[in-house]
Amino acid sequence: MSLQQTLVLIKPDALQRGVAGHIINRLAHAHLRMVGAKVVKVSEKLAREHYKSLSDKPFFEELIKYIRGRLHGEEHSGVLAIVYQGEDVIAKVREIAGATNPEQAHPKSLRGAYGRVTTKGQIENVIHASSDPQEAEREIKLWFSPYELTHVIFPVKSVSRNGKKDWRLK
Ligand code: IDP
Ligand code: MG
Repeated sequence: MSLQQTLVLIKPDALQRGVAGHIINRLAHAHLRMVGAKVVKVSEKLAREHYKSLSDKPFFEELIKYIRGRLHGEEHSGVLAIVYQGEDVIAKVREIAGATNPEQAHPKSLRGAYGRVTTKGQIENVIHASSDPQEAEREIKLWFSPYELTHVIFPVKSVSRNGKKDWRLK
């Protein structure tokens, strides 16, 4: 067992369908601690950086549109970003999320229950969850500043005269 953090993104399709509350409820039952949360309008740059390991995939451009909310109407052009902390939280949240493709996900998992594959073949799977500790650290540092979390989870450095802190680079 080890104390970990993970990044969850409740994706635009989940916000459009009004199931963000259900997703948060399910995660709450797993006794995880929420240490940061915010709604983010996802820039092109943030989307590409977040999914950079998939940039050579044929679905990459559609994925960028999807995470930016461009497939779910202007009023749903955001994601809800949450950092959870807990024992083995990375695997726990992945288990609750289910398989990447909602058609292959367990029906009681979040993706099995709320996701779909559109007739065009676009995977809409309602949630992102970091897959390992390295990915979690990279993603949390990408989406959150230290002062947006309830406590210090990675080393920080002072960056400016106003005393604001930023993540210390490895
Ligand atoms: P994960 O989200 O389960 O970790 P990844 O392989 O890291 O899955 O892919 C990231 C995201 O890219 C998926 O959640 C999904 O939105 C999208 N994606 C992955 N594979 C496909 C595909 O074959 N077609 C369309 N979209 C995909
Ligand atoms: Mg992944």
